[in-house]
Amino acid sequence: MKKWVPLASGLLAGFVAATISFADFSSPAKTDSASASNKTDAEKVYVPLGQKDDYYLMSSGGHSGQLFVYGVPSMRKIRTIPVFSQDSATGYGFDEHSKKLMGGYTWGDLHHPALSETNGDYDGKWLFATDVGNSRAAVVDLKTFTTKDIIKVPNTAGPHCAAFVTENTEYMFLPTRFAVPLGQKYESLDNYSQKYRGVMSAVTFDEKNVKLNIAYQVALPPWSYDLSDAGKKSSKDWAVMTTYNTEEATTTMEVKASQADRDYIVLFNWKELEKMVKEGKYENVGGQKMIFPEKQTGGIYLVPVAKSPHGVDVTPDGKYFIASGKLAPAMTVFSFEKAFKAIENKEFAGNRNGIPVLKYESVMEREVNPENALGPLHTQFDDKGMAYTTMFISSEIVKWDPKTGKTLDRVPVQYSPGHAVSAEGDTVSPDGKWIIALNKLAKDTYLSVGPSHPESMQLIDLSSEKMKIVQSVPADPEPHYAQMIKADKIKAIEVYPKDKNNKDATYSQNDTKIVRKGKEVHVYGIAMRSRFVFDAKSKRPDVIEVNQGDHVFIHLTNIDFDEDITHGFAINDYDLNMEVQPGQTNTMEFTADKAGTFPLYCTNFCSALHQEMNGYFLVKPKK
Ligand code: CUK
Ligand code: CUA
Repeated sequence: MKKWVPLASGLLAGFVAATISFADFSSPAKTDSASASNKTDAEKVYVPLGQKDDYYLMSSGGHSGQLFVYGVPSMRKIRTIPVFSQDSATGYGFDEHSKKLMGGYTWGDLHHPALSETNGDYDGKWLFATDVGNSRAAVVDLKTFTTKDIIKVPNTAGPHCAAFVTENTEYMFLPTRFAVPLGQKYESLDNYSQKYRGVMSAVTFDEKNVKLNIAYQVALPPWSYDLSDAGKKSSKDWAVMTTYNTEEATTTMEVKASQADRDYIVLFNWKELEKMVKEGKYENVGGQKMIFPEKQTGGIYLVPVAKSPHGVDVTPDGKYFIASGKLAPAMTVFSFEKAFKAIENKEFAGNRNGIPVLKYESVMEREVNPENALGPLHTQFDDKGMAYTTMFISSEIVKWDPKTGKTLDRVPVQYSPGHAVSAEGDTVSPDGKWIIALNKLAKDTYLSVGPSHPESMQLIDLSSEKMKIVQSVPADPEPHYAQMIKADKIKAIEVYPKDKNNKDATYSQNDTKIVRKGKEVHVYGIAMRSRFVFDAKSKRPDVIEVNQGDHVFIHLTNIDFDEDITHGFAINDYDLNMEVQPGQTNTMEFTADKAGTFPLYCTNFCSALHQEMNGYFLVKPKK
């Protein structure tokens, strides 16, 4: 229904709605200064028909397992990319390729998207994401906005903070949120401190073969690892991760994991770890190269930080990392340079689990404590190096100067922001211009839809000294983090090119065929406006007939090499649907266990004769 309905009603309704809200904002009847500035706000976010947004916003879909793509400044949602969860709209998780990618799981919890980087800037090629729900990592191709590879990460239970990539996408690091025994074997919680580990994985991306690989893992202490960031410029060989539950509590975490005054930031040098692996300084654990930091020392240090920190962000110049303690009112600015000196001079305050602890005073640059600000979580940056930190409890964004600690501005948001994302705000060269508060609660902001309300995203204009909210949109769960990239960096293709090496592909009607090998039936068919052809030589080329119990493969190629002409393929009552985008070949595999007559049809509105694009799937009963 994609084409027709939006044109006839959806788009029109949307357009009318946009016009009405625009008219409301700019109503000439209101002449007070508030409405005048509202008009400016509306104009700032209004992208007229025919024009396009300046930025793509790649937003985490949380426990929907998906990734949402928005345009900025319009805040219009453009696309849902299924990554870790099934999606019947695109057939993701139904066709063979994506079913295999999903590895037998049906859902995921996608927290942190990470765009690939070259020299510390987004290059617009790939997007990585991790799944806290079922411990996986994925890569999305930004030429097609589709998921290309997913790997399962062993010895890890919930790679939360990741992915964050190093300056040239050499690695993304995936620390675990929950400590588990190696191999995730059964082990009594009484042995937690001895047997459980908080494993971090170093994942590489093989761009040529579009494959994610685990290069090595590190068996860190059994703590929970939270947000993390890679160094930049002078700190580019380093990365930082926050920890909590260094108390190693095994029950009633909300009380016991917050007892100690300090937790740690793990500061590690990935070049050193890489060297250890090259020199064979690891143990083989279930096929993984595992570094045990208490045995192979060097490269990993702990920095004490206010208890239960959540976010840690590296400044664009790579000189500082800023930690935010969700239970503390302060942000702490640490200096990489000081940390390097402290390491050189061995300014240690003992060790934890064999990992040296650096002296807090040796690394800390300043503590920043904006008046009455509570629950700092995550920090983003603008083009002038200014920091913007979300305050979860006091529901605001605070703008401040990391070099002086001075608070510059604050804006209330609705409500309880988790992350915020500014334009290219975690690269070496942020754009400024916009920051979006990703709020956990909307409460009374939108029309009520029952007891559970949507989350919200609020667009804040950074073009003047004072921050100003100019747009507020409801969001599906759950905007954990997002990244905002300049639109012209993305080079999406319009059709899939012909692939001569793809044995499942059929590019002409005359080559269509149905091949039987015993109980296996392979259909090599095409979809085009406005018909299916499964066997051109057959009396009814759009009919597939099999015997009950046959194992059926339907290889379908969309031979409309035309912009936006996508076909769908569903078999009524067989619980199957997939999509073939222009030029694409997809395979559906299933056992025809139900005898009967089942209409098959195109699910994606493709032409004026879309409604005629159908046929029959006939299953002869067993005698
Ligand atoms: S976490 Cu900090 S608020 Cu998954 Cu990035 Cu959600
Ligand atoms: Cu509808 Cu093809």
